[in-house]
Amino acid sequence: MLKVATLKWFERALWLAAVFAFALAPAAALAPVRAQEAALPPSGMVCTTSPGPNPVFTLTARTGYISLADGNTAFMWSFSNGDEPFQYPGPVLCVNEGDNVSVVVRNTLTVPISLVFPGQAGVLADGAPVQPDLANNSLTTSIPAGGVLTYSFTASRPGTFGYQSGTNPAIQVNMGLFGALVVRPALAGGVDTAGGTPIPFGYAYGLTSTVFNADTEYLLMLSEIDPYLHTAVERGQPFDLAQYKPRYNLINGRAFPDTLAPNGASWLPAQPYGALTHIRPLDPRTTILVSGVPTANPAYYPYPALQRYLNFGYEDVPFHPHGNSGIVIGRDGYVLNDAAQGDLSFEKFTVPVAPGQSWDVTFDWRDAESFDPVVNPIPVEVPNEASVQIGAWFGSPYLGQVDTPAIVGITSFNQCGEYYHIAHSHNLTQINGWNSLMVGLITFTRVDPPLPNNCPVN
Ligand SMILES: [Cu+2]
Repeated sequence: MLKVATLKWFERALWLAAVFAFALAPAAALAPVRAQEAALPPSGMVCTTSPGPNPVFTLTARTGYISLADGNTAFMWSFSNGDEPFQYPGPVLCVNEGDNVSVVVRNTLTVPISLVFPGQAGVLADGAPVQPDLANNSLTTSIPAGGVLTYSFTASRPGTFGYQSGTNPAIQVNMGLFGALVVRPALAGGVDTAGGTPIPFGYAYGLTSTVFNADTEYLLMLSEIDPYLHTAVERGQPFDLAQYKPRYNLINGRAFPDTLAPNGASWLPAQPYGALTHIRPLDPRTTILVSGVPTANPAYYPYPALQRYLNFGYEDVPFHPHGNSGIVIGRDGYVLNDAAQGDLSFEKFTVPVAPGQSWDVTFDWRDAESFDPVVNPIPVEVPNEASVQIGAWFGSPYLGQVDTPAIVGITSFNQCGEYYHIAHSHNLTQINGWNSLMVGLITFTRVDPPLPNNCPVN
């Protein structure tokens, strides 16, 4: 919760600088909307689904290239959905608790590959229990070049999981053979109309304490690229893993500022998943007084966002969203709630996502002190212009106020008086891309003013 009045002066200055400014201009994010991105919601987790209770997915291992935000490109291996073109990372498979899941893997690469499903028990390969394949350095039953194999399992418990190559994983996972598996609980969500505006909600696990706003569900897949490894694979040359050094750190296959671009952005044809969290202030009041009359509260917004973190790299990622701490409600597909010990969820300032881990974190933003430029002004002087870095989303320090003191030569892309908070890795080497500053593991949280507002509907 943001409490400006209690901050020291330099923290206030930093906070104001953040509200006024903190941003590089992602020119790409400002391009017009095209057909491809119109098909997906601009932000939020994009699920690939198949009808239950026996969903069948087809993942096709392909080669392709992705764009990195310093202007470089990288040769990749990744999974696409069926016959669709190359994408990175692989599709986000969303299933329901109890589903019998089949994943048909088609290998168009020139080497054997495989898939492991950490957290899933009793995985079968073409109907037989999976077996290690030592001849191919594979943890599980592998698929020869050009081959097809069907893995199947019962998604027995809800949570955030991944799938990834089990064959030469030190190389193949870094090359991009991975994706997310989200298992939804049997506990069904619904639509809350207590405030007049319908609010869809869901549950991360089979407990009502894991409720989240279904319009604000986010997945942050963390990964790394060592471009020397990728070039060696592309050229068919050996690579000494002792020399492995990640030069790029990505969220959902993108580096900042591409992380802010919408899902399905046409200028990132192989990297369809954005990483912007887009919320409104939490407000649990169903009614408010309008001229003394109790009235449905149009700003009613009682549920937090859900952020699902998955780390497919080899480095810890201490990920830190600014603006508020998150509440950790699950880890590695286990809800932090125990029959004997009760609610074990906890508040966390920085989420340390270790390699192979998943973390489920709820996140909200509250206008804790009702700052208003007239009634309740922020008790701090605006810093001297020379002390403020003015970014692309320079705006008023008051949420929802569009008018800002004009500064000659500054154009703001702030749309409706919203706030932008940075969210990034606290391992600052990871926010860079091969020594270029600020083209790494960074995204934003966007906080829109409460309804009714003038923000574009999305
Ligand atoms: Cu920070």
